[in-house]
Amino acid sequence: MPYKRNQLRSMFFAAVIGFAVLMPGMINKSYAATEPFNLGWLELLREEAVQKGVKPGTVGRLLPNTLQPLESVERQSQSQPEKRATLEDYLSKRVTPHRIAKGRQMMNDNASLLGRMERQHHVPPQLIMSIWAMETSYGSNMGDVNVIRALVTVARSRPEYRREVIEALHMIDEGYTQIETMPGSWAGAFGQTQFIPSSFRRLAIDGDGDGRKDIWTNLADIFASTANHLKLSGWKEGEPWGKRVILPPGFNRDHLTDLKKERVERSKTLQEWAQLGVRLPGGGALPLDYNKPVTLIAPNYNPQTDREVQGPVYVVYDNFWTILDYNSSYKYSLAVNMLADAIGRPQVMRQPE
Ligand SMILES: [Ca+2]
Repeated sequence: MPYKRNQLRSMFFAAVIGFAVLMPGMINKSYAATEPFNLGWLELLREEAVQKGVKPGTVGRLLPNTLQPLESVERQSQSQPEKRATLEDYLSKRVTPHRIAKGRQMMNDNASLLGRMERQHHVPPQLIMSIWAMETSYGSNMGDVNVIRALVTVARSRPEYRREVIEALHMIDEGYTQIETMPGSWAGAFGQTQFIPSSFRRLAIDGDGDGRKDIWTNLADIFASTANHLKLSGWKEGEPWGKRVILPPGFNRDHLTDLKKERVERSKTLQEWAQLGVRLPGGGALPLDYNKPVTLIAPNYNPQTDREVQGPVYVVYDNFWTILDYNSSYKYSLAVNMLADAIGRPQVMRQPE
């Protein structure tokens, strides 16, 4: 399951710094999995929800004093696959021959619907297939926890999640009761392409014209909402996302972008990177196929602990960063883009029959 959107690292650190200034006692709180909610904290959350326009009856019913934290959520939030796994391990479990074959089949089965989405939203079908595969294995695994309880449990240690709880309650007032009745991920994401409540309310759309946004069971709504999310996050049709590169000996590792907030100051044009000795694997010249500033990332490398740059290095373009709106992990974005490429290019990636 993804570590959704809440982990945009720069935003997270900005929030941590903000809290460090404002209320030093509240930084990085962690809780024993079975520790009950503090009733005063729950009361403040209820008050905030009512203040922000949620019906008091909804608030009282969904956030009662008897609400219990979800043990599994507290455990999972402290153990992210995006953080732990090497890029190679992460990709090997996600960009698989099975997922590629299934993506092609799904793309074929839904060709006319996806064609309409592509014309309307300018997002390629293979990218929608890839997000669908990454999030729920094409709808086969939407998670197994109660979304509201999951959100409240996460909000206890991450104050920015209070907003998601309140957006979820708004969804119930709007009649989207699936958020209560359908299970979701430990991070409070739901539906076949795993939106969190704020994304659902802002970015999900009605794809089949029945007036409802059903991202749990309706493929037109699922594809349209995912395409709309990607488009409004800035996906640029026809642009590449980036490519693998190699660095010359002695390359200054301060050129690598570790945190998203470093991106702008560390970006250079492909021509400038080429002049600094960045080349294609195998030594070929870096193709100058993009004219905006681009960034170098090394997902296995931790500048705080590693003396040398570890693992593969990529030069990444704007479309790479767009996917981080969906899930803020670099590894996630690489996997989504590589899987989409593989689904969309049968001649290169053809699997044995
Ligand atoms: Ca609909």
